[in-house]
Amino acid sequence: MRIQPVVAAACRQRGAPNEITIENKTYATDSWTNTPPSILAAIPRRLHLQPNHPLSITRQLIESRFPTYETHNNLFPVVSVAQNFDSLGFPLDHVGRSKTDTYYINSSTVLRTHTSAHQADTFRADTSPGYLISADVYRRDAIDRSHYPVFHQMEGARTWDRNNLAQFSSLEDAIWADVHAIPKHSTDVIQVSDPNPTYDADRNPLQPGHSAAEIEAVAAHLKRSLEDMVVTIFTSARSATSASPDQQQEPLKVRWVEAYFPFTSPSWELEVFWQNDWLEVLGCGVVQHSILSSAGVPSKLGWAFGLGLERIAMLLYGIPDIRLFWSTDPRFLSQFNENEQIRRFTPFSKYPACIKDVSFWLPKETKEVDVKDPRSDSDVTPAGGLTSPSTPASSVSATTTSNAFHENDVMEIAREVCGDLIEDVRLVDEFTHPKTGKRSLCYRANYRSLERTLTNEETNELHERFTGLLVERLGVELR
Ligand code: FA5
Ligand code: MG
Repeated sequence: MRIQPVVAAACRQRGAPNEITIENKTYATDSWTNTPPSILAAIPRRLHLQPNHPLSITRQLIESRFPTYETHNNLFPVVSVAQNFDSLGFPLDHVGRSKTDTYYINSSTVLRTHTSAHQADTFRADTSPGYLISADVYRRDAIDRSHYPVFHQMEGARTWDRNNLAQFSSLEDAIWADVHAIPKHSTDVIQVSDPNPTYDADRNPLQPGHSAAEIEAVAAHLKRSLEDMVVTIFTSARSATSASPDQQQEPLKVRWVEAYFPFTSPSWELEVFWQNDWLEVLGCGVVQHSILSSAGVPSKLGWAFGLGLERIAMLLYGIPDIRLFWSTDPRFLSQFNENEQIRRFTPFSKYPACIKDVSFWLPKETKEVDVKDPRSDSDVTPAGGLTSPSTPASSVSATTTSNAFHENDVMEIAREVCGDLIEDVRLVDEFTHPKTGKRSLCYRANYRSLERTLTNEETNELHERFTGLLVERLGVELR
């Protein structure tokens, strides 16, 4: 669903502090600062490193398939705009750079929106031909069971050096030798659909300076490495799921689809068929040569990928709600043990939901901008995702209009007021008055705790504070 352009409203927060301190580092704030204390509070958690946490176990399971790769699991989440965007070739008008999508500490500093923010520095340090980076990433986004403003990614990359081919006479021969060393899986285990050519001059081009033979070899190494990783994960997931582990299982189905990222070409996404649907697990591609040459390693060529650890852990364990990863409830944490076989998560209880709607008129006089689809990652994604190189004009205005109404501002206020006591916020109705032209939106908030039953008074109070702040910050008029 993509809703019509809506009218803009002012949304500046008042009373912001002059500086923000994050783990002993202090940053001056400015008109770009939009990171609330609730998000800053997540920084010290480092769930991907917490012993026996499902995200940490998932990370280690993936790392085990890349034994020679150097791991970097402690990189600080505050990065420069240059690291997060410029170094990766994001155009200046890319929607990912906007305040509605990204948490700014100040105009030149952000909470990383993806682990790719560390690509250029890691290539520059040049300490290993392969590396894996796991880290917390931050995005202003929808509220539902698979979206949380903080999640975790793993970045992987592998490069080869034209000036260091060992006994091989060409780069592609050197790469193919590495491809042959990757474990092979029979079609009884995994069925791979990869209908498109490796590159396409219009849709998914080769970079200048890369030969077809080289890129065939790099793409094969990338795809076989990731297929091997996915086999490991999903074989564990299925042995955790199935009642009888010996029963005959269908082969795992995966498919490669063409994609676009500013920092790779050609690019792909890997989707896995899971519980009757295709699920996007990762994005990847051949690293843009400009990144390697700016990083001082112009003789290198290689691939990179970025995957969502929550998404994989939810499949692996059957975890139904992304908020659970943040739970400190022993009924959650005690179910995971890194020294034991993966077992399916048993929900400890489902507490009742309390659903409340809020309808409001948008202020009339302001300018029209686009509202992001709250349900899908596939249209515009802050880290580059599937956004096409030609950004639509409406999104450009969203990135440059400081007082635009954006759905992510509604989500942010809901998070600020409710923390983890809100499960889902979705647009359920929109309406334009035929005479006045005023636009009305209706959002449905689903209040539910993962740990206890909320009282009526509690949800009423949360909903009142939520709607009150919508009026105060966004200038809307309740209906
Ligand atoms: C990126 O973040 C790119 N940096 C990935 C990449 C790296 C491409 C290196 C090429 C080379 P994207 O925004 O699609 O792309 O996110 C990558 C993965 O993170 C997704 O496939 C998904 O598994 C996960 N992900 C993205 N958004 C969310 C979200 N809101 N919640 C949970 N997982 C998410
Ligand atoms: Mg994506």
